[in-house]
Amino acid sequence: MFSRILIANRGEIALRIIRACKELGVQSVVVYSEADRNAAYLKLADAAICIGPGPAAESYLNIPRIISAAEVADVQAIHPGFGFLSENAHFAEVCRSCRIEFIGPSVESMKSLGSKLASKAIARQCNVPLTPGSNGPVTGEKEAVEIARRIGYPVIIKASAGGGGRGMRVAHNDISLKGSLKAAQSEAEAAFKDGTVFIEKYHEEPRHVEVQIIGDKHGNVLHLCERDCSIQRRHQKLIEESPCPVLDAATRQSLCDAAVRLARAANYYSAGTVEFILNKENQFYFLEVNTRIQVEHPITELVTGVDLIKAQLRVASGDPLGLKQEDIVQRGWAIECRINAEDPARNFAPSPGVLEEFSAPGGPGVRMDTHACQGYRIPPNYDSMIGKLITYGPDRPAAIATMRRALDEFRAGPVKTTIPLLRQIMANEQFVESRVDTGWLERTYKAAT
Ligand code: MV4
Repeated sequence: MFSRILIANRGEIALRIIRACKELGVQSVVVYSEADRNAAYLKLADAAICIGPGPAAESYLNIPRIISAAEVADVQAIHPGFGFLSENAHFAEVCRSCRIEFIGPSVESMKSLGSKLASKAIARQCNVPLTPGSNGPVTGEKEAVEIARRIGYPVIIKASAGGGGRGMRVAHNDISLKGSLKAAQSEAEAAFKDGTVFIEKYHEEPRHVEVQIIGDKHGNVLHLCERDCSIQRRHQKLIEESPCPVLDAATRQSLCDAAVRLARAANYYSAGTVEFILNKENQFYFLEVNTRIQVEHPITELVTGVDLIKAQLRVASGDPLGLKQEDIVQRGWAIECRINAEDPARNFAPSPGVLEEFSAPGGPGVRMDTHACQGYRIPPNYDSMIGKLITYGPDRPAAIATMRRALDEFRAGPVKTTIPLLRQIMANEQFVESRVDTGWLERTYKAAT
């Protein structure tokens, strides 16, 4: 195991990694920006290094500053957390050239899976179900119209270099397709410096289901079952749960097997997530791979008993997984609610400021992952997530009952948070019956809150 690592992230996930390090006897060095200088979690690390001003480009996204901190602190590895540099293959390459272990997959896996078209090609080779579409880049109008007519409207245009919903457009006929193609290409060029786009049949009102995978450097790859992340708004998830409430055992098995085949084909190690769309007929289609630890990893930890951050540290240091697929059992039910400092009544506008009041829930079946505390000043520079409330129970009704009780206990203000909206959703009949899809939240709470 490493003796010292650098945490190139902030907030809740930085604290989560500090805690894993403590339990493994690994020293942690955390970097921070001037906007985070007073954060209490910095004191829990063995050392903290200021790397620059508040804007992320000058701190958490600044590769030379992070590498300098790693050199000064003399660490063996860097954990990138999520967001920021976590899926940046160039950063992983710089780490490698500096002989610092990047706690994540190989540079090669990050590069191939970072391209949606390349990852779809790998998926095709190992019989992972794909949405009908262009199966390659689309450049001209004529070609686009031919493909759309073959697969049938509506279609979706996606940027190969995109991710998390950025650079996507839906077209319902030839005319809108022609306009959307040009717009998508120039948007992709501007956002990702790569204008490559492709076309797929558009699935209406699907669920979003994803499979957690973990691999080691000895060729072992396991899945840790699935999560349902259908409750989201503008590609920002708000609630996740495991298991997926609508999957039968056979579909779950073939979904998880498909994810493992894909990960093996990409020589994957570390933690990763294979995303799928699930349609109303419970057919699943590959979307993309996230080559990082995700925000919602705790629900998987609760239903499988596997500590994913510790597992990442172990496999990065070269240890074999020491687990077999048969050892992984999905037991009970876990739900995560994201606590964001934003105002659902004002179109989810960020609500930074001081948490004059902050009292988080506890008790049986409750896990609270947060770096916030009473008096904490939420900086305006970063995303608005201030914590994750996760509940666990023997079944879904129990996990929901615990979540309702925990949300009732929660005191946070005067900054606005997602807590009141989360309480409404936990009481919503459609949510309770799992009759939701990726558009449900926006349709149901259209400025109603
Ligand atoms: C789709 C789709 C419908 N049909 N692809 C959005 C994020 C990116 N990973 C892929 N996304 C979608 N791809 C086809 N062929 C609908 C979405 C989509 C979505 C997917 C997952 C979770 C939330 C979503 C919200 C809107 C659209």
